[in-house]
Amino acid sequence: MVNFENPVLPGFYPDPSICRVGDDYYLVNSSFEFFPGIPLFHSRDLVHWEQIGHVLTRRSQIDLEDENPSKGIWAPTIRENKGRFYVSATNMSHGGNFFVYTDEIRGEWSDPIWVRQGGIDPSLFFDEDGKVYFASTYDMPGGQAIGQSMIDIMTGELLTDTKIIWRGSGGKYPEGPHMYVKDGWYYLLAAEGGTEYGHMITMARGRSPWGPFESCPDNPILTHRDTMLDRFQAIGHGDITDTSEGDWWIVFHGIRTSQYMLHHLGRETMTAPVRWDQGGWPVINGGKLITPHMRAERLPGDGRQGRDWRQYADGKYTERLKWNFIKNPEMSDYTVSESGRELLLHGTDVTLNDGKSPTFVGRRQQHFCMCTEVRIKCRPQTADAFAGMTVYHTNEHHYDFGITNHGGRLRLLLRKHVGDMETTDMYSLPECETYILLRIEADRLEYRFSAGPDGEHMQYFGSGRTQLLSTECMVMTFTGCYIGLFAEKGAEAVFGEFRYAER
Ligand code: 6LW
Repeated sequence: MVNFENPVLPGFYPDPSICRVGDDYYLVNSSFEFFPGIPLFHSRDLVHWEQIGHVLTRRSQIDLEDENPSKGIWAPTIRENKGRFYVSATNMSHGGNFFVYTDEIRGEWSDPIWVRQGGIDPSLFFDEDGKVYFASTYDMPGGQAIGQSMIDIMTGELLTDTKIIWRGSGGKYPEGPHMYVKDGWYYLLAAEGGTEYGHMITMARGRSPWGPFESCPDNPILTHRDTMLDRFQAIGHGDITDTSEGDWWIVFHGIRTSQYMLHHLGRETMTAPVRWDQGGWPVINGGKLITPHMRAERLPGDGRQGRDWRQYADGKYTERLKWNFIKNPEMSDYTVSESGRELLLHGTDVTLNDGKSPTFVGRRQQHFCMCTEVRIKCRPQTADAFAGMTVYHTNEHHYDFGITNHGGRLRLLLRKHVGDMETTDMYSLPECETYILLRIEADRLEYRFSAGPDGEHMQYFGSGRTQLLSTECMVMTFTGCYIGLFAEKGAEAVFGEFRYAER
């Protein structure tokens, strides 16, 4: 037996989809209004994932102009066929369903090929006879089902009408469809119940890709909707894979609540072993709940890579993959020094509140208890110019800590923006030569903001509740908190060493 930990990708990594090529596994997640779009990961044991890129890296692939928070890119599916990788997804406000492809998984992906099928959560299925199916949600009056068409994979053209193939097992919002063929059955996996606390994973099967599909007698095959709130919640939206050893695994997402019915880290990617019972239906994790500490017969490959968080926290700006921008960034506002050790941000008139593309670059908060800090050199000359570090969930929910110009004086500012309320607390700058160190420490309930000339002489300036940056306090988000560096209103800021570490 081996032990492993969930979530395997902590922080905002929802709607995971997985595919296998030989001994290599690839995984993608939704990215919503953040750029570049669709983070892409590689693993050999399903437990340790290394980000190897993003799928959508060019404006021609991804337009996020004026997208509201949690719109943008939804629910990708990754598949491989004859050496070519495909990712299908939905761009919520700019074109709907599409897929892109690449023959080089670590290279660039194609421009989108649009598929004229409504709904969300598009998934490609390559049947053994060469036919290609495109499934998604299907909107019906007063409800939702899973719809499917056959498409031309070269052009995206529909070769058939979109037909309803399954109405789900009875839960609301059947979505996230994925088709697999095994032992003469076509298995259709879906999510139901909505992505909140009633979320679940269900399955059906039929003898043809068009069905009819019979619902698994044990549906939902995975849910935590009836578990106590200290367990993982909102478990759903999965995708399964076999291994080269002949085992089966599922990836899915779930949340960790910080306190009663609140979460702020987003929906996180988790995994569990799958076996098939005598009747040919999947049993996930031996029918047991999903827990932080998991056991399995074995992991694919040698399964011996150690979990090493340093790769997530080495603080080099040149190590770019985990950093994101908001919507359509203007790249000339971001300059990396030649040594790669300094980042210069140019603040425009767009602020973090505006719902556009502020000068912001951030990485996900992946742990309740973390400490993050950055050195900043900034002498804003114009009124309201402001630059520093932010805990950012949406343009309406963020805590910002940094240096501003107030009435011609340099001040330290802690600004908390929550819904239509904003507090601004101004303080004298700590004495320092050039750089000021900004630090944010977090636990489950609170962020604490401090600053000083160096790590030894830090002064505490204030705190903010995690509660007010939680998804449930907003008009529902599908994302999670980022730790970001930002500049606004003409501020020119030089950021030195950045650190992020679990505490
Ligand atoms: C996604 C849907 C869902 O399209 O949430 O949890 C939506 N599942 O399948 C956005 O992530």
